[in-house]
Amino acid sequence: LEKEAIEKIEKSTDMKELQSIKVDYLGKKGSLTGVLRGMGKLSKEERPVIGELANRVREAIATAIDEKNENLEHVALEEKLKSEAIDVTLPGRPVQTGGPHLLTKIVEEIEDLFISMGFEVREGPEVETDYFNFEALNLPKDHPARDMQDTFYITNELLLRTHTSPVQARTMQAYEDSKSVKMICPGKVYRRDTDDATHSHQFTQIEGLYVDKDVKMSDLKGVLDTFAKRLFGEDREIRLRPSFFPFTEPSVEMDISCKVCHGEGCSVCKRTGWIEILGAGMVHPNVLSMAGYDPKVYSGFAFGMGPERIAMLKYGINDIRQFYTNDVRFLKQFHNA
Ligand code: FA5
Repeated sequence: LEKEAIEKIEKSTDMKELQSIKVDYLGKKGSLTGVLRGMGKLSKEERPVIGELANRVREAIATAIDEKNENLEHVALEEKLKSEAIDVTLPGRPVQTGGPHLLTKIVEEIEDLFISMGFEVREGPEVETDYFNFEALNLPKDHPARDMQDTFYITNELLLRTHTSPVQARTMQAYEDSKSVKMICPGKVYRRDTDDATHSHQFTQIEGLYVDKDVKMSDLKGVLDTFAKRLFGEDREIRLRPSFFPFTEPSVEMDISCKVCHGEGCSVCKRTGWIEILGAGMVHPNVLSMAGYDPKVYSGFAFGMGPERIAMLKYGINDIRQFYTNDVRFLKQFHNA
């Protein structure tokens, strides 16, 4: 019995088989248990001899099973380790990394540039009141110039801001004690414009405002010239053209020089060699006094630019919709820009 069992144990190749051998010999109905059960029928002299023998066989089988079990576990572990082995010399799988959106980058670049000239960065709400978006900017109700910016109204008094200019009035109010303001404000704005290559119903603006005693038009020109040269290169020139905004007087639009371009693909840089990038002017006296600043003592300049159009000019992008469709092939080109 012992020999037969040990042979089977040695031949077994998996845990399940080993378990069934254990049941066959040592289980309740197993062969060895049968022998022990039959002991009662033996004579007094035979009993201790057979008993001892049976116990020894039982032990031998149990030990053999334990040893085999350990052995099988070891083999299984070895196999598992082998199959899970990592080849550290294989090249790694490339990891897809994201990066800041081109628009985020250009806004941050412009922010840094103005911070270096002493401006602080402020924010304002996208859902704005009619008062801050229009009235505080010298645009009373029914003023015809309200039509310059077609507005998404939420209620009679609430709207999606059409420009970042309401932050001018908000900031001036916040600084009514010191009355010295030098800030820029980037943010999203909304207009009921029909989307095309250069217009989007939602776009970005960066507002600028400098109010203090003795701020002059030449200060505006100096700041804008520095901005244009740092962003686009020293060889660029700026040109201020008379314009109209109800909240500035005088008002100007700023063009930046670009290579004259003819024929197809000239949508970004106009054929004249100049392209408009922002509106600006001296803060209107009405705007100053509505914010609690005496226009006889304080003066200031303000400007508002569209960073999408600036990025289009800088990187030769000919459709503003590229910023919003989020085609990764487009966005990736600017990861290292
Ligand atoms: C304004 O919004 C004035 N608030 C700017 C301003 C501020 C003037 C402070 C004076 C003082 P305008 O509507 O021109 O002005 O817009 C300013 C810039 O926003 C434009 O030069 C252009 O770059 C950008 N822009 C205007 N409409 C759109 C549009 N639909 N899609 C993309 N960019 C636009």
